[in-house]
Amino acid sequence: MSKVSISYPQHISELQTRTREALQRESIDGLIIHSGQSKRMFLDDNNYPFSVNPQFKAWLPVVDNPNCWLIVNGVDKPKLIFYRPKDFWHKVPDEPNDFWAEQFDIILLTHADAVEKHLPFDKSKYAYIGEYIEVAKALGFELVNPDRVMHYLHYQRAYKTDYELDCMREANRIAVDGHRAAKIAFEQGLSEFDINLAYLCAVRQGDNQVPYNNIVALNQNSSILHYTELDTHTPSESRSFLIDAGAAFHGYAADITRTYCHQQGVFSELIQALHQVTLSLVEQLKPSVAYSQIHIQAYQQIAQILENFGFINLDAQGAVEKGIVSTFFPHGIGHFLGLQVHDVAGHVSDDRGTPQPPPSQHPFLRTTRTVEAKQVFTIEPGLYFIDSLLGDLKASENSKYINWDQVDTMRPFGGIRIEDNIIVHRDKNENMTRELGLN
Ligand SMILES: [Mn+2]
Repeated sequence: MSKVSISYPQHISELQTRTREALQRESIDGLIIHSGQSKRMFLDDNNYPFSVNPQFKAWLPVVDNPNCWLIVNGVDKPKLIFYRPKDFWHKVPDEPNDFWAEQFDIILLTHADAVEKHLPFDKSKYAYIGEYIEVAKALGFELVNPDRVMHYLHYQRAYKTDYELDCMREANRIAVDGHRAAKIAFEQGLSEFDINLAYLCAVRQGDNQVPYNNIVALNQNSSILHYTELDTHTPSESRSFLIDAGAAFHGYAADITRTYCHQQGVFSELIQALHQVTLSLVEQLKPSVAYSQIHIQAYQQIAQILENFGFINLDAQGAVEKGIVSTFFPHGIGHFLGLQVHDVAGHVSDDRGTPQPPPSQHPFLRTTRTVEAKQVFTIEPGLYFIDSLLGDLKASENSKYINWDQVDTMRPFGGIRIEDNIIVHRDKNENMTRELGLN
């Protein structure tokens, strides 16, 4: 038996408990969770890649089957309406017989439209959870993604079950294989396009199966935070390489970033310095710490690097006070990780959805929650030489604090980000990425 099959029954029992609690609060009888539908492209007969409702894949590792439904009330055995059409054009999913199947009473559905007869007749006490509001209305649901239910379920998703942690370790293991292959492809001088192919080949996942668009950036392109082009040309000189790429396992994501360069020098020393920032911040991630404090720590450590490497002519504290750091580190220090790569409920203070927005000086911080055991985060400090932001800095009165000659020598290298995936336990952190030997 695989590890996840052992931890799975307890996962279902935890979801049952959460469902019971959500239903009691709202005085409703059950949730009807829709996996989704295929979406046709405009004036075309092709579909967009299917993306399953995260609230559906929270229950079972079925991520590729539209027109499925779950009926749950937290007490009875969950009911799964599993779509299995007669179709000679497409691959029809096998009848469920995997480790998860015994946790459900399963009904096979041959016609998507025929689902109605399997749903409760009186829907006034059931909430539809899914994307297709018009479908829900046509079926007679009045409660559609009720706010308070969603807030509760989202908030609880921050606490991972052992099954989920097993899945995330496996997603990390797969992604690390890809990162190793990509590093070799960079060392061989391949193009971004070919490096990405090497990555995908190693993880055995296609572009639409990995949890987000890979960022595979050579040279200056690594200063573009969400660079998702894949240049097919081999650059005449490949100096630096940033790869932000994940992998999926049973619907759970890994999200790992590494940066490499060919030659010893200032840039390679900067990469090493950023590794130290990541490791030091991971050390500080522990229960009862405010995640925003980790971000503020990152600011200070990056300011120290700016001082140590002579990019600025004032001290680190001064760079923080004058807001100079955000030119070089313009994003948040990380986020929740789970069923979604940027997992939900980072900006609330409780399970009723009370907003807890990021501080105004740090608008891109994706979670402001207090760190607790069983949560999974990324830690991803960066340091970039971004022409547009450097231009703004040069035009500001802070320009005089910058050693522009030193900064300019780094522009051809783009930028650096080092991102690890961390499970917080009560008594220790588990850096899934490093424990797999990816340094
Ligand atoms: Mn990330």
